[in-house]
Formats: sequence, structure tokens, C-alpha cells
Amino acid sequence: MKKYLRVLSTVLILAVVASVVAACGSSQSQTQSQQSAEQQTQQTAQEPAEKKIIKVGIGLNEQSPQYQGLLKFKELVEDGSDGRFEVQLYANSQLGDDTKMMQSLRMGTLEMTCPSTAPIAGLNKQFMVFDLPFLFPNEQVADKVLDGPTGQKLLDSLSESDIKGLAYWENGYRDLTNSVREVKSPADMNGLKIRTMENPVHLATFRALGANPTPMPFGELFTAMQQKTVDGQENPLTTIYLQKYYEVQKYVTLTHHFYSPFVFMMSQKFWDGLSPEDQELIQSAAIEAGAYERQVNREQMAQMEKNLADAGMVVTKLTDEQRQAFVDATKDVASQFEDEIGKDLINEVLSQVQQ
Ligand code: TK8
Repeated sequence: MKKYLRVLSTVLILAVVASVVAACGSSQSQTQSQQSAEQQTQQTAQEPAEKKIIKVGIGLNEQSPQYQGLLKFKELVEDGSDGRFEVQLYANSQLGDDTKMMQSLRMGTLEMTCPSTAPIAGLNKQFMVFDLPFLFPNEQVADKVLDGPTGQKLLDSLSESDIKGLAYWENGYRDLTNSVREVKSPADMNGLKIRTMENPVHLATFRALGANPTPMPFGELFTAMQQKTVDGQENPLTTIYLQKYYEVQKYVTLTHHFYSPFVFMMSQKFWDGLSPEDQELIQSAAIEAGAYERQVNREQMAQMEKNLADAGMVVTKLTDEQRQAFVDATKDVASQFEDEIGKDLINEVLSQVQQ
């Protein structure tokens, strides 16, 4: 019996010792993990704040001058902020078309995009002034108006739509393509189903030319031409070439009927959360990258007629007289939009063009 009690007490003692050791062990490891958590918090406080991500979405592809401009912007902002910003680029309408991306900017779910001015009309009718047909006689006049007080006034007015307008870049002069016949006069356009951007001035212009305009997002255009849902479209020669429209379009006419500026823009929500120094960095990078983009765009444009002819397209240049027929056919378009755009704004732009 005594022996039995001794064994039992030894077992009990061992059990107590074991549980004490276990308890110590666990409390020790708890202290350790508490300590390392504290260390971690201290470390994060000392490290620079987390990287700010700027996502930029566009409709065009990675070969476009616009994408080259975005690469320049990325470099300027990432280097200029010592890596505090990371700029991520999304091409090919991956994040939606121009209208959808502008909507994302307004909600604060996307930081930046760079649409043509035409789809901006859905938010701000004043921008339609730049959509008037045959408005800018050359790029220098366009630069003067866009980079001057009138252009700035319109950029600033985007704040009413929760968008910070930073700078004008260049999409460029738009030319007409189709798969049906060579177009040398408005009469040749009669009945052609032409995809346009979603913009009332563009629709009115193409109706005035006798065509049947169909607005459609850029991302759906290639397939629409391939499946012959539309006969043609209009875009700068660089886009026609780089998006391989020559695979589904035979004829291109150098009408230069609109000049499309791009607006490089940011979500107002994101902009408002930046320090004045970071705002300055982004503002100046947007302008500098835009100057670079315009330069690349103009250099590339010079080779495009040849590229498109080599790719098998019939490239039609218009004589001054032939082109005048297109100007005459659309001369009443501006007056149809006097109320929506504002007569003063139209005259303000026209007077600078005529100077
Ligand atoms: C690209 C568009 C495009 C425009 C169009 O996002 O839709 O035809 O010319 O380049 O902005």
C-alpha cells in the first residue's frame, strides 16, 4: 500500500512539474510573439510609407505613341518620387472603354486615364467645341488653343465631374476608312455605315456628310468591321496602322475632318489626397510626358501613309478643292451646337484659330 502511495505521489509530482513547465513554455512563447509584433510595428513606423499605386488605363495598344507617353510619365513620377509611387499601365481597353474609365475615376476606383475629348462630352458639353469639324488648320494652332487659357479653363471645369484635368496630349487628325469604295467626295459616303465615337457633334457631322453614323466603344470596333456590322470608321492614321485596321478596311481618305486631343486626367479623389509637392510632381510630369507624346505621335505620323499603302490600302489624298466639298457639307454643324457648347466659347476658339 505504502509502495502504491509512493508511486502515486511520484506520478502526481511529475504531472504537476510537467504542467508547470508547459505553462511556462507557452507564456514564454506568448511574450516572444508579443515582442516580435511590437518590433514589427516599430519597423513599419520607421520605414517609408507604403507605395502609392497609380493605375492608368487606355484604349489603345502598347505600340501607340500614347503608351510611349505613359511610359515617360511612369519614369518621371517613379524617379521623381524616389519610388514612393508606382505607376501601373493597362492598355487595350482592359479596364473598360473611355466612358467607363472616366466613370471609374469619378468613383475613385481608377486613378488615371487619357481619353479623346469626344467621349468627355457625356460629362461636360463644353468639350464639344474641340469636336467641331475642320476646326484646327494645323497642330501648332491646336497646341496654342489647348495649352492656352481656353484649354486650361476647360481642364479646370472637369473638377465639376470629380476629375482633375492635367494636360492635353495628342490623338491627332482623324481620317476616314471603309471597306466598300474609294471616297473622294461627300457623295461617295452616301449610306456608308461609319462607326463614330459617342459624341453628338461627330454624329451630326457624319449625317451632314450623308453617311450613316453608328456610335460604338473603341474596343468593339475591330470585330464590328471584321463582321461588317459597320463599313468603316475614322481615326488617326497611326491608330489605323497600329490596330491593324488594314486587315479589314481597303480604303483610307485623308480627310483630316476632326482633330482629336487627348486629356490626361486623374481621379479628383486621389488628387485631393496628395501633398502639394506630389501634386506638383504629377502635374509637371503629365505636361512633360505630353510634350514627348506629341513629338512621338508627329514623328510616327510622317511614315503612316507609306505604311498603310505597303499594307495594301488605297490611300486617297484630296486636292484642296475636293477637301473643300467636305468643309462645305459640314459648315452648319457648329451652329446646331451653339446652345449646348455656348456661343461665346465657340467664338473664343474660332477667334484664336483665325488669328
Ligand atoms: C482610345 C480612344 C480612341 C479614339 C476612338 O481610347 O475611340 O476612336 O480615337 O483612340 O480614345
